[in-house]
Amino acid sequence: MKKKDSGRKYSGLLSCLMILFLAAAVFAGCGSFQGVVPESGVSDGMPDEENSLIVVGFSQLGSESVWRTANSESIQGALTRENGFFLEFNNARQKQENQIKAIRGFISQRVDYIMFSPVTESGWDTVLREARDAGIPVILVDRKASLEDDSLYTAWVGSDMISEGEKAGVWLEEYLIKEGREEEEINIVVLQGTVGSSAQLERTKGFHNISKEHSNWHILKQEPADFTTAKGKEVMEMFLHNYKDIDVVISQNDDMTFGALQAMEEEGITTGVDGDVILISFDAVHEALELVSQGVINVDIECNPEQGEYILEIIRKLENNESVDKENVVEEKVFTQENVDRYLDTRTY
Ligand code: GZL
Repeated sequence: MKKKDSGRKYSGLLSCLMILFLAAAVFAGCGSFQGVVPESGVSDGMPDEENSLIVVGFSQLGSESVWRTANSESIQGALTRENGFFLEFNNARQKQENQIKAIRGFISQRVDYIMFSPVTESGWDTVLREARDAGIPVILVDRKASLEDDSLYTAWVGSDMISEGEKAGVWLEEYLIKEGREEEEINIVVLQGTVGSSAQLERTKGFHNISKEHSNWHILKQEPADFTTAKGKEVMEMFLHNYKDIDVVISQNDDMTFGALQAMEEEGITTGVDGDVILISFDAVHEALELVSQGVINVDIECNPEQGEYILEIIRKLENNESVDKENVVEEKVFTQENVDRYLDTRTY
């Protein structure tokens, strides 16, 4: 008991001496600390560890899909304070003007890095020149920007979406052969993602690289449905109203697929392994993979949103003045009823 009392008295005396010393130092003009030193002994200005954080401004294009949410969570989970980052996250709600405004805000705050996922490929040169003039490196996430000068960004992390489109076409080739339908006239409709986004442009191009080899494949219509479930339902309803003999529905993300399924179910149209319509989807989020397992979606082409660790490694290299790859492509699979159950329980999104 005595030891504790003497201890308490000892720490009180020490605090008094510290305050007297600091007061003397300030009056003598020797002290340079900011503000009054509280009992904890740390200045109430920005403690050193705060100043050492790497500040990253991130303009995420929106929250339109399950995939986008997983992408945001992956990045927020990697660029943490524990890992030495202060992440300023901005949701642009799928509007380019909001992204440009956010990037200009990051520039005026003089962040250490700017990251963004371009909602569409064009219209970024001016604001990225402003970032370069401010000496702030730019990292593109997920989608690409079409730029006059590629030096306007330091690195890009994302998917090879042309390959994703080609995977869908190759799968359809193989499936039709397996079903003995390779000579049949095949009518196809496509629910496209946001017009002008690299996901929409490249998945479309990739599938066309395969479909152009098949004169019996007829793409009746490709219609944007903005990667959302609501728009996917609306566009599928239009397809069903205008075309009475659809053999294949290609949906450029799972959220639009969910909407298309609602529209087809309302018309009594079945899809998948034993269905009226072959259904091809992209992203491979958990809810969609369950539908692959049930045979409702024939194939789901993965688009991997787990990009946070890739970005963390790139920034750490840049901080150490190490060179980084300009293009950083994430790993991806193709899921069908034959392989999906092996992965379902291990998926993180
Ligand atoms: C693809 C990504 C797309 C997803 C959609 O890399 O940009 O945007 O496929 C998301 O789910 O909306």
